[in-house]
Amino acid sequence: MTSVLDAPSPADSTASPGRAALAGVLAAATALGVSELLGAVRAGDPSLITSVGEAVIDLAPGGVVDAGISVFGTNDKPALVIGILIVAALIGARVGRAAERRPWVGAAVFTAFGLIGWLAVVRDPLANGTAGFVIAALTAAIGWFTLRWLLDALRPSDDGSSTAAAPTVEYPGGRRQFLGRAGLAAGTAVVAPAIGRRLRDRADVAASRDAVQLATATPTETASLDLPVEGISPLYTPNDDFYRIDTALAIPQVDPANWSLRITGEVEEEIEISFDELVEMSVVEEDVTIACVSNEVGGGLIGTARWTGVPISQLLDRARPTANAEQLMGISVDGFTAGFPLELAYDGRPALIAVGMNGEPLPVRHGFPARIIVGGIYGYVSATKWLSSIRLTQWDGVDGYWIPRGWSKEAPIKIQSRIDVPRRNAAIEAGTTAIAGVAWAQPVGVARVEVSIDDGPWQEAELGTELTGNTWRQWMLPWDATSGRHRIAVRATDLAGQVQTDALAAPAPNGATGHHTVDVDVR
Ligand SMILES: Nc1nc2c(c(=O)[nH]1)N[C@H]1C(S)=C(S)[C@@H](COP(=O)(O)O)O[C@H]1N2
Ligand SMILES: [Mo]
Repeated sequence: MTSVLDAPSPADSTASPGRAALAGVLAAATALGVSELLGAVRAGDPSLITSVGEAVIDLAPGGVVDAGISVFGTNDKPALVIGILIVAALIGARVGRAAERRPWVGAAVFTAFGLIGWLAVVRDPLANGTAGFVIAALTAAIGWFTLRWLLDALRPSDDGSSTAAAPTVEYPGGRRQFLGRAGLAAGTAVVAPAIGRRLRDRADVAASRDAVQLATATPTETASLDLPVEGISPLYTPNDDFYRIDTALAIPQVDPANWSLRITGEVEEEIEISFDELVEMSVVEEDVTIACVSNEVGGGLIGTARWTGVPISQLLDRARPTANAEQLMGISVDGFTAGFPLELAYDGRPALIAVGMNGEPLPVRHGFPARIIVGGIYGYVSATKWLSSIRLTQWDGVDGYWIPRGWSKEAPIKIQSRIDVPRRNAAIEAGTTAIAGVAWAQPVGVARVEVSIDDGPWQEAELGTELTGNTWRQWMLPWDATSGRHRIAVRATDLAGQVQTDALAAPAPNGATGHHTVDVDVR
């Protein structure tokens, strides 16, 4: 099957197909680069690349997104943007060659580019559709004009001397003119988005965040174990080291001055709370370990912080849920949703609207100005960042973002334990050394951690003092390491007597299970 793009072009024999392809790549790059600049001129206007990326994330089957996360880890977002740019460049190369002979192909493909960008903006809840239309139309036009302008320089001059004779045509001035134009296009493709980035940084909310005054202080790192162990996870994860998982390609920049939290749906009275009011009410501090359902056994998508905020129940007392209210759905400014059973807001576990994290206002990447934090359930069913509203609904038929993408609707965090030291494949000296790590069993808490070496008997580890049942607990076992290769395994038991299973399960659909094991070489 041949398409318009595949059909042999007579032009291929008269000009360099390589240069025509380059013209196409540069036209696409210039268009995308200028679109990044156009989107940044007015604060709040969309970036077509970001909107297309978010559309890809939203429309891709859940399994594809999960695969992306497992291959690229927390670099999944740069990988997606690079992927989009590569696809655009490949299409550009084909179009450059095809359009040399059939200019309408260039017009058609750039119009399609613009259309895709515009449609992506329209379905992006954070983006302004009208601005998106103007930007997409200009982007398409710039791409097409750039392509024509570059291809023009490849056209043989009409002095007749260079047409039929030579197989590789060198036309006077043509080559230099093409290179000049190509250089200009490439420069624009690099400089325009760089300026756009500078302009966007103006809209950054870091300054508003710095101005927030919380009534609480940074938690002091308490020594929970009798003997400190180098390399063990600290009890409180520093904000800068805290894992980040979300669907946002561009971190939402929410100005608290224009923000309010609304509580809607199955309530007697819809309420709306300003940020200042929320901060004033935020006097509760809760230590909570939050975890991502995508965390593999032994993985790092988990962290502990002291969260400052308002108990959700306190706000619900004002809004008064109706008898039909069964689910609490957090809705973010970027359209993400996460729902959990309403009774969890009342059963005594921490369930907060958080504005502070480890004594600071929420970092922008962790949900500034406000997010939900609930003990004992995975983040995808609870921890809505950049919270915009809370909606009370029935349970059946109303699902949060990840549920139709193949993840369980109810998702309690599973009992787990992790070996932090020694690290995998570490080479250690024979003699006494520490095996240590963290274990969690929210909301009840960890009762026991045991370690097995080379499939030997389970030996009970020393436990660190517990912050709360909703946080992880440090553990440590002194080990007299003998030379050779050894396998260390760990398991936890919770305060209700449940022992962590050794059955291996993948993260989907509701959390990984199995024992974390680490192999080491002792010299
Ligand atoms: N707005 C928004 N909130 C979100 C998500 C998201 O994609 N968008 N992801 C959730 C998931 S899956 C997890 S695990 C936690 C992670 O919170 P963190 O990035 O602060 O660690 O945020 C939750 N809140
Ligand atoms: Mo997650």
